[in-house]
Amino acid sequence: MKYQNDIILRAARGEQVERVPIWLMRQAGRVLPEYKATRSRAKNFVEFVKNPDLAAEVTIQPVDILGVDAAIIFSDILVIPEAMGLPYQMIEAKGPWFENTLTSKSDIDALRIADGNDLSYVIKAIELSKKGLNNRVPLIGFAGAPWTIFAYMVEGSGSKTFSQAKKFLYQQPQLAHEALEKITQSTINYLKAQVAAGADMIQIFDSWAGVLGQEQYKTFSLHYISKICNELSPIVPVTVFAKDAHFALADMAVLSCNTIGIDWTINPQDARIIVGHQKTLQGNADPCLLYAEECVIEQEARKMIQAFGKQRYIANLGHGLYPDTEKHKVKFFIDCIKSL
Ligand code: 1CP
Repeated sequence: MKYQNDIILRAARGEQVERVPIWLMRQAGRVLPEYKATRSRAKNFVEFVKNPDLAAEVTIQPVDILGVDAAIIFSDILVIPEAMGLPYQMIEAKGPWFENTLTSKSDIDALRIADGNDLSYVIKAIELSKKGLNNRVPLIGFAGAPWTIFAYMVEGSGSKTFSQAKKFLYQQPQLAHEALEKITQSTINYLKAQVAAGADMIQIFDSWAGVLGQEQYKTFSLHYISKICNELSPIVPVTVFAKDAHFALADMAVLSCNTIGIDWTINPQDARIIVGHQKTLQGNADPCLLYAEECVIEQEARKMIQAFGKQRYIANLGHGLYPDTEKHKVKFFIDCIKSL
């Protein structure tokens, strides 16, 4: 066996596991004092992400400190817009901000199709993380889904509704498809470079799936996610996590991916019926559960495992950890899952 612990890869491939594997979205960051200490050594978030030594350090921290079954490379989904020609800043307590956004055909024509060379700092961070992990657990690579990336590139910042991005879909659908195609090609190049550098599995984050209706979601998001799955799943296990996309589960069930991530609004048994038995499910605890007393956390962890079952399942939250979660509660939740 290549890894001391490869339970997450076995669960993703649908092989037998002796216990449920667990990792947490946003485990690399936010809740660990150790993360904050490393972060303070960089000038700002973008510089932090671009520093492979620091990025590798915080990638490994949750494996050492929390005991998760996989590391996820510390980076951000917004490195793709930057590599394509739209740089971003991360404004403290506010979130991402783009000086230039996509509005017209000339903006989209000017976008470059990125590849691994444009993101050599992430590739380097993956190589360093693999060295530091020393085959203890697998490393997860990731990228945003094309729709979510497009949404930030049009909107220029976070948004509750992403109404500017949706306006673009209604007013200039052909142009939106041209942009989505360029983002998709860049993402495929980028993810293949992550795998070549050592990423053992890949997750696609469609954080803003839930602002689209079912038909638009198929046309403007799943169509492109499917292209990424077709290129990547022959080489590594692929997970698709689409936040608030319960309406799309049946369509996601036919993607060529191994795992589907679900949020806490979806009932595990319903998800299993819709998705069938050919895929692994991942999720879906409410991140707010980790504010509860330990006895409640334990009870809910138990219920979650009973509902999903032990096989073809990877325990996780239904979205990223919130920054004010206490580290000992996070550790307690992970230990509960591992002991059940
Ligand atoms: O101060 C800080 O440390 C900033 C917080 C932070 C962190 C820790 C941001 C800003 N990004 C990250 C790292 C990050 N981002 C990871 C690291 C690996 C991990 O531990 O999971 C990952 C996977 C992401 C992915 C990401 N970035 C997503 C998809 C997942 C999700 O949460 O839905 C999204 C939407 C982003 C954009 C982003 N980056 C950061 C913020 C605050 C946001 C969201 C902005 C918004 O509300 O629109």
